[in-house]
Amino acid sequence: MTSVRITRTALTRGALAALSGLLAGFAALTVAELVSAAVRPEASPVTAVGGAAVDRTPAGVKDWAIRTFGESDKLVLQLGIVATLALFAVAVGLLALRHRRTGSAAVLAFGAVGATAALSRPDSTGFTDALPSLTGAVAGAVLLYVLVGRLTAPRAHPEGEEGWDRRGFLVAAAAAAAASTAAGALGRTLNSRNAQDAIASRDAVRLPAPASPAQPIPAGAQLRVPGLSPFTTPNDRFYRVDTALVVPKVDANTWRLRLHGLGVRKELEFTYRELLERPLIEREITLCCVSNEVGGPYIGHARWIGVRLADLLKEAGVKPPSRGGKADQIIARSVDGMTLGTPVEDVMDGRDAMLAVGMNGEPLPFTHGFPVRMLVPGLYGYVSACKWIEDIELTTFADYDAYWVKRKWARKAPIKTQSRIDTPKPFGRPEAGTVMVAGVAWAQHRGIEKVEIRVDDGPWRPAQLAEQTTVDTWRQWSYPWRATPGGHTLTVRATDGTGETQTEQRTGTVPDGASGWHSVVVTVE
Ligand SMILES: Nc1nc2c(c(=O)[nH]1)N[C@H]1C(S)=C(S)[C@@H](COP(=O)(O)O)O[C@H]1N2
Ligand SMILES: [Mo]
Repeated sequence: MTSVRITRTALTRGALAALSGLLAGFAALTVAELVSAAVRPEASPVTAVGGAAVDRTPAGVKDWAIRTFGESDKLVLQLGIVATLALFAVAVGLLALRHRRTGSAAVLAFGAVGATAALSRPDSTGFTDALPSLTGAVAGAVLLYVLVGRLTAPRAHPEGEEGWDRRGFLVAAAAAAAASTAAGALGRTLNSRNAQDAIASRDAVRLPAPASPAQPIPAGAQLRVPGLSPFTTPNDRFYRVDTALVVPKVDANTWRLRLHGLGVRKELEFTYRELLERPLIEREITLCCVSNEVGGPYIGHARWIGVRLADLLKEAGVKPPSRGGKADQIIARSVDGMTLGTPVEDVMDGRDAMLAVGMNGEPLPFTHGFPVRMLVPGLYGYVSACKWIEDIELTTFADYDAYWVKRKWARKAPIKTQSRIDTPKPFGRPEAGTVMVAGVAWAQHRGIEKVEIRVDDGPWRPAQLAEQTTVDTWRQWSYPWRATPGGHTLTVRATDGTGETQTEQRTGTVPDGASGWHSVVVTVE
């Protein structure tokens, strides 16, 4: 009998020690959340550790995460961190039951990891970024010490009939859970209040009419084929790729952009209002990610409004390398510390590179870079499209490697000629007869001259091209296919405005974008 009782008591105490660990972890995270409201939301431990993990992710793994989890990759990462923390919290609770001080020391060690991660982020603003993790860890360590103390209280205690202070434990645990929940809720509220100025500043924006409007999109640019992606991608369906675990909410009223560096004769600084007062250009530009695989979804088209970047550079006295300029690279820096490197030559060669403020008729959405982002037609996003931009520095490719370049991606990355079949879908089962095959092709800043379709191993046949107004947009195409019953493979390839046909050579996305032909296998009924 006695041994059974002891075993059951031991089990209960073990479970309660594990619970103590979880409560200590919860307290640490919620206190950290509260303190981060005073520092920066990005400095809270899960975000900091997640961000540091993203920074250290090799190009291949990043690509795999995007492929596997799509735009939920950040959520998956954060859930993974929380699950890992929960496991460790249970282990630390059990450890504390045997070695009370060591358990608390382990919690402090976790705090140190969080603090180090926060300080290592490129957007770290100094020691204060370590505070959320450190204060959270102290709260967690003290709580664990107190709770486990109840579990190991001497037998002499009146309520401690099983050798521990049951009532003391339950009271302390309930109080800790309640206080942590309150701290977490308060932290959340304060953090979202910080964002409210930014939201109000965006709501107040009225975009001026552009001095140079875009050419209207001709009706013939949009084919009426079911299943074909629309020519203009609505903002809420536009793909999103960035490293931000918390979307930066920048207040347009306090935002400043600085332009400086090598070969700058006159440094410039702008407020958002000053930027809007300049002559604005409006352009149709298709943006695409270097991580887009053949046939992939990371491409979208929008009508953008902004200030011509070349004009600002000229005003600052910058010359392109071809005219004797010293700087050949622009480093764009965002409020979250991201750096993107763009060739000065491309920005100043007459193309419509811009600092964009508007997207499809509204101020930039926060997820797409409000208040201001960069865009350079013809270049992949990671070498041109800096969101939440706040600094433009002129330098050289020899002197500075931007964020992705340090992670094995190419220094320069013009967009490769690509084409995609949107309909029929892979493994679709169209009926025999005329089947409309349709999709998009792109070679930004060179334009699309020809798209061809091949059925099985047959000859290449020209598709019909939709109208094209500028070389900076994708182009729709369609091909009426007389489909015969059975399995078939449809393949597409495009030829750009320079007469170059898209290569069949399959390469992965690293280091400078995927190549190869897109195929779709269908069964005709
Ligand atoms: N600040 C910041 N800007 C960024 C990035 C980022 O991670 N941080 N990602 C770049 C990449 S890789 C791409 S493809 C485009 C995507 O822009 P979108 O999310 O508006 O589609 O933004 C670019 N600008
Ligand atoms: Mo990208």
